[in-house]
Amino acid sequence: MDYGFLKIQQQGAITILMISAPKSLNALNSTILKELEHFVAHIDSSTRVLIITGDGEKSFVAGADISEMVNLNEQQGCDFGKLGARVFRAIETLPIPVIAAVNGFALGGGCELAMACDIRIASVKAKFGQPEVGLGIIPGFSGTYRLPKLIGQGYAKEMIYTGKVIRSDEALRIGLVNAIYPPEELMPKAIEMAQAMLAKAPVAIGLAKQSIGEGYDLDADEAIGLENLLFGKCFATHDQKEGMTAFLEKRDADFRGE
Ligand code: CO8
Repeated sequence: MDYGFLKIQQQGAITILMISAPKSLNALNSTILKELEHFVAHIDSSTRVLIITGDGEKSFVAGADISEMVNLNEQQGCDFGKLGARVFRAIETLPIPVIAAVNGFALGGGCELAMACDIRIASVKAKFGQPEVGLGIIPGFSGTYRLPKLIGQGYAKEMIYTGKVIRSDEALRIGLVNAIYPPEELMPKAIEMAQAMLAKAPVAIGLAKQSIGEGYDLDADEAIGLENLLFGKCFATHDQKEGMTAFLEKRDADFRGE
């Protein structure tokens, strides 16, 4: 599939996916969402870390495309929300780490996209918000679900009910992002983090992601049971034997991802 709105760059096992709709500050229309859906479903098997960012210096993603939503009826609104939610869930459940490098506005669907990623780092220029109630809608790409999980209900409700837009330092303070950097350092820092992950055992990272992602919504006994199952699976891998043998032999491990 040729992508009209996605720019993809491969750097070894790191893939950088840039959302590119400059005329609308990278707002997500249904074509972009379908391109994203296709990209995620067909992601190159050599990719071990995915970094998502926005094209240009101003915006990560300025939300869902308001011009496409303005005349939707109830059923169409529901369908559009389902499409976005499905795509973001597919990103969230990829078996590899996904880092959002938030380079500018992350509003509405843009904040929701960032939240579907495993880790968010941001430019000091980034701004975050769920301004939907100012448009007469609620966050519809799973923001009412993920924002309270990430930052707690109290502040999530304040952000969603007031539609306030917060700066990157506030996003850092409330734990919405892990770190903030000057704009020119954002992508190098994202790549540095990705490289730290590449040095580790890929299957173990995937299983840790599964344990965190699936365990979070389970009760304690089920979550701990799931972790135990996945922990056991590690011992069926080459990389567990290699990682532990390398430690005991005082050398670097040579992980194979199996
Ligand atoms: N949709 C469509 N076009 C947009 C969007 C958007 N979300 N954001 C910006 N644009 C367009 C502008 O209309 C403008 O177009 P034009 O040049 O043709 O006039 C262009 O991008 C540049 O924008 P501005 O001139 O407004 O740039 P500013 O620097 O003045 O302002 C802002 C930047 C603050 C980001 C401003 O553009 C803005 O407030 N944008 C809207 C942000 C917003 O409300 N986002 C939430 C959208 S709703 C949403 O995401 C819901 C997700 C769930 C959907 C569920 C489906 C049912």
